[in-house]
Amino acid sequence: MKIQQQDIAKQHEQLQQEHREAFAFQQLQLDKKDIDTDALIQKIGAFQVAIPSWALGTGGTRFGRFPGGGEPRSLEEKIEDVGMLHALNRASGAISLHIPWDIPKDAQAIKQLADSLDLRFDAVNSNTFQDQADQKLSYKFGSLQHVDKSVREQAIAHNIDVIKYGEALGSDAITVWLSDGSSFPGQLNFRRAFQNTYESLQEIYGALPEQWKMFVEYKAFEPNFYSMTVGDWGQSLLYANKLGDQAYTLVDLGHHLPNANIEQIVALLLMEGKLGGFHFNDSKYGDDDLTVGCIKPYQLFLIFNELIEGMDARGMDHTTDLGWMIDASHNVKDPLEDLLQSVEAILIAYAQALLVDRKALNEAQLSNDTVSCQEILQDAYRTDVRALVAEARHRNGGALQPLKLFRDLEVRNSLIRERGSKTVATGL
Ligand code: AOS
Ligand code: ZN
Ligand code: ZN
Ligand code: ZN
Repeated sequence: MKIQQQDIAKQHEQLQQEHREAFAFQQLQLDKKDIDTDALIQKIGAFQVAIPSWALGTGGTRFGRFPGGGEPRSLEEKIEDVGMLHALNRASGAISLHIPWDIPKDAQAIKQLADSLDLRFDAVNSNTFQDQADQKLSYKFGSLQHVDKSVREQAIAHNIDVIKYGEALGSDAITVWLSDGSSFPGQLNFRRAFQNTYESLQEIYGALPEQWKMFVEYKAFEPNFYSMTVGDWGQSLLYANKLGDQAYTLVDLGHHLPNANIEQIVALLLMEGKLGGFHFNDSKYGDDDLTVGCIKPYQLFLIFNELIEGMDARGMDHTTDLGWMIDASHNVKDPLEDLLQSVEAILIAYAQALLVDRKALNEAQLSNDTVSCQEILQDAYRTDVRALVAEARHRNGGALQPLKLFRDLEVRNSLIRERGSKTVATGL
């Protein structure tokens, strides 16, 4: 199944009248505010979000999985799915792989396939939170933190393997997410767990190619429920600082305790030059991994507001200087539709945050005009930027309405015809 340029053009023909009207109105509003619409559209159009290979199948909760059919049966088919998303929205030009779920047997061929779909490989992910069939020692009591040195060595070797796989594909970062921790008080000596983890990370860090980054992802709880050895941004930052310039913190939106001020965390990590990557998703309770923007779109906007402010302050490139990834999946939606919704939500929040009048906000902050501060932020947040995002997509050759086109073309049915109805993709 491939999206053809003529499908996109046909939809454009159908929707262009409506789109033109909405866009003209938008442009008028921006002109009044002296905002350069073309420059804005260029930024929106440049923004790319990596798709996680494990989100292409119908995900699971720990209670059940209900595969929807037509799921990718191989790494090649996963890449084809991401290629299709990218053809539709021109904003999903990267894929984040998970080893061992996605071992590239023939790296050259995999790379060629990705190239042909205009995709690159984002951060590769290691997995020491499950035991694999052919594995000698168990991670039941942790991996990099383990009290037994031989378990730590096995986990280190796996991470170094992952780097090698990534290198062969042109990836330039590894994300280390550890489920290490403890579920009962007294189970762990915290200092020993930290020290073991740190020393293990040092070994992995030592194997990083020169241009590579290491992202240390933190998570407040789950699967361990008493302590996590990389449990919050303080711990992650501690590791990253001790490890060196190539190590960064990765923020996954779902990995905080309820009501955490994630935008403030992001601002401070950026200030320290230690924010490396991002896992987008949304949640109401914990690491729910729901579609981006489905529960707390205002929070997403506030996070982007800090991201832009902080990146601009450091002269960073919005598109390339951080690793932007989605980490979401659930078991009731078509995973591809879900991902289209997530990317759209990200672009909308990004576009809205670009609209914030930073000069006025700064002045209002300096004069303690709290009311104006709120007005300025909400003026941007309450702007309907959908036509702007659609225009950016259109200028890049994407569809005005990707989700609608996905449905109109009955993509899922084609995939079921091609791949069968009883397919289960590897992943969560
Ligand atoms: C786990 O909760 C983390 O979010 C990981 O980033 C990710 O979901 C995992 O690596 C996928 O298996
Ligand atoms: Zn229960
Ligand atoms: Zn994550
Ligand atoms: Zn997670």
